[in-house]
Amino acid sequence: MKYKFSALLLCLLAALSHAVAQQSVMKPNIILIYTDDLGYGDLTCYGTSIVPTPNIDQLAKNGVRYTNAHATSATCTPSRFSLLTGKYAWRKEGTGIAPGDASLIIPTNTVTLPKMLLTAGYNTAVVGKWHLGLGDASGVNWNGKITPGPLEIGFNYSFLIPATGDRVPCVFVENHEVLNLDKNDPIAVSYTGPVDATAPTGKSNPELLKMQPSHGHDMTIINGVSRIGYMSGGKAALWKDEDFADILVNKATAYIQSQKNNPFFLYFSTHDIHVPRLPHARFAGKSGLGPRGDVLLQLDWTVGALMDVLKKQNLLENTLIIFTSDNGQVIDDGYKDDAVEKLGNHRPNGIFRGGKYSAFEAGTRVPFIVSWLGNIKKNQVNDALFSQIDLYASLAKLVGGTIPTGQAPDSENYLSVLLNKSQQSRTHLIEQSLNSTLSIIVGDWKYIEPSKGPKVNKDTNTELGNSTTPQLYNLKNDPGETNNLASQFPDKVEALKQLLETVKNKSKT
Ligand code: NG6
Ligand code: CA
Repeated sequence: MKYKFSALLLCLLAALSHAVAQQSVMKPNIILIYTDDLGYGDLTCYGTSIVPTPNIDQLAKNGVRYTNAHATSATCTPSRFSLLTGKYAWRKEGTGIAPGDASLIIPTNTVTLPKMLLTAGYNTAVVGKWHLGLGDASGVNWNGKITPGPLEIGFNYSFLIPATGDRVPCVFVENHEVLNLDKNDPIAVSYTGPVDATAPTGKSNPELLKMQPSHGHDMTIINGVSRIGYMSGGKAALWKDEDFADILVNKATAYIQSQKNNPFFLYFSTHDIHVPRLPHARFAGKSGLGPRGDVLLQLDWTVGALMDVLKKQNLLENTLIIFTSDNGQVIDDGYKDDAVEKLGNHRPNGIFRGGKYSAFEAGTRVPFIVSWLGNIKKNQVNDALFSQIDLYASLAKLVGGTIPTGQAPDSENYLSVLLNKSQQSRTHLIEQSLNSTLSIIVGDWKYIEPSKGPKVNKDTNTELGNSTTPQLYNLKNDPGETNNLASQFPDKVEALKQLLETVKNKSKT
């Protein structure tokens, strides 16, 4: 009798714990708003912006603002690679800033973040900047079926700016095809030399330009702006940069409407505030800071427009929204757009040193905001050390997704931080600069490995944080990384160096 009773009790307990486990798996819609080159101090809710960003601030008011969250890299392609694969980009060759004709850098057998979500019952889409390459090693056929691409690595729908706004080809790619392509006017693209020797370039005909390049960006002219790379043809398909924000919002809106009855994941990757900064007429001249400030206003409008769509569809309480940036800020990134001259008191770095490309904090420490009405408390600030690489494992935990052995090797589950149930910092976090100098943060300490890379990016006027000797900073006492303590704390340097080596070698085991 006693045995029977205990067995019954055990069964009840098992059933109960199963029910609890089931309950803790939730499948909200997930929208990841991934902005481009947005600095830590570019938003008013982060304290040092003089450009009003009310819609993004509202998102922060509705949820959590993180003060110590990082992209994995100080440039775009590696940050995006890590985000979607859960693997540090520096583990894989060929993941630096991708040219516009790069082939897909994520192998199609990778169980990516969207593929994991697909398997967990989500519909998945990417709308916006891609910059992870398209096509296979034989090259991409812009005039035919463009594959492999997002659809082959886990997205059900894709609408892309294929690389960046400043790289050819200047056309949108929807699923497997260039949008609005006239087959009688085929596209040719080259990154080695002109494809049409008679066509004017930014270099040969600067008088044709509405915005002059400051460095690079002097090749094929599209929409009055010279770009990186050469292209001809595809006239009917060419984009107008000023329409980017509207077009991306429209595509995202259509996608959200089509998926409102089942869980969806939307990777919404804005062009703003990358160069060339060409705001829509609604925003041009409105910030007083020149085009960089104007596209910041446009970015804020974009977020407001997406929120309106969610509200109209009654989805706000069933949607987890994550807002962040692929790398830190840059002022002059290749065009004379008055960003330097009109910066005034705007402090896009906040209190941090460096910027996009840099091993210093402003390279990867970026705005990070999470909101999920009804599920996450409003008006919170979370100071945990958090990496975007952990979105993969954390979201898998949230939705009950499975990560096959060997996949997402660097991603760890910090769902409790993502939902602001804890302030538990990552045990260590790796940052990657433009020239792949790696840094490691543990607690308050940051070690930057020695590097022969240049000290300053002369084009963008960014301190790159490179030094041939080790650097050690205490980020708590010296967030601006002004005081290198390496010679005072050799043991600390050694410990962090060793840990960095261990993490680097992890893939070899
Ligand atoms: C650099 C470009 C810069 C920008 C960057 C990529 C030059 C001189 N500079 O090489 O303008 O396009 O690549 O930016 O060409 S990112 O945000 O996509 O990483
Ligand atoms: Ca970027």
